[in-house]
Amino acid sequence: MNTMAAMARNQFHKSIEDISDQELYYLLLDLIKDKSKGLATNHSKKKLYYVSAEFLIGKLLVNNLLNLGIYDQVEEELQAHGRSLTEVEEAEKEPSLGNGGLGRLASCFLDSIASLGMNGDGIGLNYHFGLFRQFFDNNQQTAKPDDWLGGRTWLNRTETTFTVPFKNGPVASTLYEIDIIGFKKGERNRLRLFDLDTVNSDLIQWGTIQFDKKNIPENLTLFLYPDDSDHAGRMLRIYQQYFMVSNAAQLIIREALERGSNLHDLADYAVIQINDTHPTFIIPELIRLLTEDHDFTFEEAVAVVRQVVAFTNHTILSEALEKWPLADIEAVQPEIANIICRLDRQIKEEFPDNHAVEIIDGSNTVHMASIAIHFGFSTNGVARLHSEILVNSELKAFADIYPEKFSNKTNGITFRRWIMAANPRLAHLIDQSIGDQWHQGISDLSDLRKEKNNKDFMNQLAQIKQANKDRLAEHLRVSKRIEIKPDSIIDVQIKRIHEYKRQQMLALYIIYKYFDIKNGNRPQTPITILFGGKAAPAYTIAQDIIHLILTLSALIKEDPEVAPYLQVEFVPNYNVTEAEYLIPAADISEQISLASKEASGTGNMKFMLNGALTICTLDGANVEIAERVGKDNIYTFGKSSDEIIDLYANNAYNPQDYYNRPAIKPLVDFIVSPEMIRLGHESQLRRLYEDIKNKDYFMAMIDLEEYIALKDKMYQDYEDQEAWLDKVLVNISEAGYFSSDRTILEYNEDIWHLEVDDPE
Ligand code: C3B
Repeated sequence: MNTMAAMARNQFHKSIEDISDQELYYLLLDLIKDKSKGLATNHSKKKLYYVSAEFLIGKLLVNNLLNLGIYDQVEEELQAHGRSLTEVEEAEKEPSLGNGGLGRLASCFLDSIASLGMNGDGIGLNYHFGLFRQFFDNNQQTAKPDDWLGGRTWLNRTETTFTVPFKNGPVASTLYEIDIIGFKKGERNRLRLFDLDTVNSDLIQWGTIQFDKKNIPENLTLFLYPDDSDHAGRMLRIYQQYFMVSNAAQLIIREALERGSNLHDLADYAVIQINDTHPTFIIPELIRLLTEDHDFTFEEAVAVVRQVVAFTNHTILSEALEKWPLADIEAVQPEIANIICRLDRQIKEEFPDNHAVEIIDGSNTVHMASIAIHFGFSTNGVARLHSEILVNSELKAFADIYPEKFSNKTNGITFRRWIMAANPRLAHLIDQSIGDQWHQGISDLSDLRKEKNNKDFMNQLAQIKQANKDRLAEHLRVSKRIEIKPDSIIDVQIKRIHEYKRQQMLALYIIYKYFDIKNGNRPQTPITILFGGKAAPAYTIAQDIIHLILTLSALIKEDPEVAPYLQVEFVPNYNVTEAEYLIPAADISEQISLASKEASGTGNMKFMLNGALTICTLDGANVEIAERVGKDNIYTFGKSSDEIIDLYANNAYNPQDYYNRPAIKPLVDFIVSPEMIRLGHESQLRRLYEDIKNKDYFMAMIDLEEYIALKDKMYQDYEDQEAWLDKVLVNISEAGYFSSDRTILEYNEDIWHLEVDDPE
């Protein structure tokens, strides 16, 4: 590693001691990029392409050092010069290429695919300003452009370019790549991100995320999920999706030809996993390319595509199951619209009068999931309950005609990032106990259970949690100007803000607790409730929920009776970096979605692995977590998914029935109390109040009383630290199943069939 000192001299004419953290970061970036260039790329015949609108990759410095196997070496070298990796890491900007669980899952998958030695790349777009950067101002969310591309990044610009034929004229793409380094594999895959050289950031109104949405060549890749509340915004999303998949399809065909395919045998060379419906246009695009450029008949092209494309569904929320007006698709790419019409006619002939499986409905709207299910060979859900709901209700009409296409692949998380990088102390403790086989492959942690009566081990477990709380407190103080008590109970809900995830239910609990403390019931240990998450700027109720929480936070802070015992904070700009501080420090993981609505959740897995206990509904992967840890080691409550599905089907939930209960009415009414209105915005608080009282579409009140009772019990249980830690140990021991290595091995076994080099 003497090269580091030499590099510092060459690049900055200084010694390692004297360069800034930023310079040191650039130096390590160069060093890693250089090492990574020397790694072999996988040349197996068949290759996976994981196409996704988002990749929430997080910072890469530490992960890349770990995966290259040089973390300790570099850390020692830096320490010898009085420097530390932790500080250098602060200089890295987190890429802003993702939004939520779907994007983070894609990134965990890329890490696992590379670390298991499989040949598979991610394909997506290079958004210049990402999703947005979240600020709080006046107890409101404001969204600003996230300029993550300023300075040097992990992106490598390539010479590869394709022409994408929009109706309004062709545009040329540029391909950028980020190396995905397999864990101690000596191999790398890539994340391939397409962009346009013509994109012009001056189009953005200064300091906002507003821009002229009609100037496609100049604005196509400015933002991920541009506001789609107007027609121009929806058109832009179609442009983005088509641009992404046209490039993807051209790249896949080129690489297959290079590896010797004649394209009729494409399925021997490529498998394409489409992440939710956003990349579905790749189906008609492949058909277009094969018929226009490679002399395929339409039927031949369809037959090939049907062997190559697989679809993952990540949600049953209708708003997220995309539908586009045929006329809009036509305006972006008429040939794609034609192909979709032809596919639609084929389906209508094959399944006459089966409207549930139509591609184009009676109002000329195209259902993207229908294309993906009919013309892909596989459809999977992301947790057992979710996959069951797909087959038995949401997608029943499809599962009835293609039972063999449907399967479950319960999500997972990469242990390299979520414990080895994020919680190194805990990782070392586990290593000392059971060795390091869990770092890669089948990550069985169950042997840890043997430590139950080992006082020394259990003490270390407690000390590690405390050290992580101290680290979080320091981080929040320095980078967010938030002061928390590091010895309080850390209770965390971090995820996108959405009514179905029910942040508003936790807000109602906070109101309950505020009253309770004012009534003299003081918690033994102070409680810190931390929220994190962004809300889509056009999603009004989500904005109102953020406003409610921030207003409550302010109210409690200024109340001397309550503030010593309860603190509520909303951590701004929640992202992977914040998660890496929050999760290892958490005592309590909030997974309180309305049953049936959360497809899986992956935060739930990260918390359990890091030794938090979960309070949850039996939704998504919580069901599988509960099954593994047993009912004594998790706190479950609420109506079951069957009950909720019935309530929706019969339109039988009446919010007034719950609102009028004596335990609930005062909590909801408090939202518009004089105390709250003094600190918040009356119209906004009132809008949320009316919504909860009269609509409550995601039933925040239905489980509220049970939730309140269970949370109080949980806080009470925390006081018996010995019993609490026993539960923590069970949770960590049972987390092995939720490694994304396991998930990826299942995808490969059932769907992809890639060669895996020397299974260890
Ligand atoms: C999310 C779901 O909401 C989560 O339950 C799930 O764990 C992840 O996907 C990963 O499968 N999701 C998302 O982040 N964005 C969507 N558009 C749809 C689902």
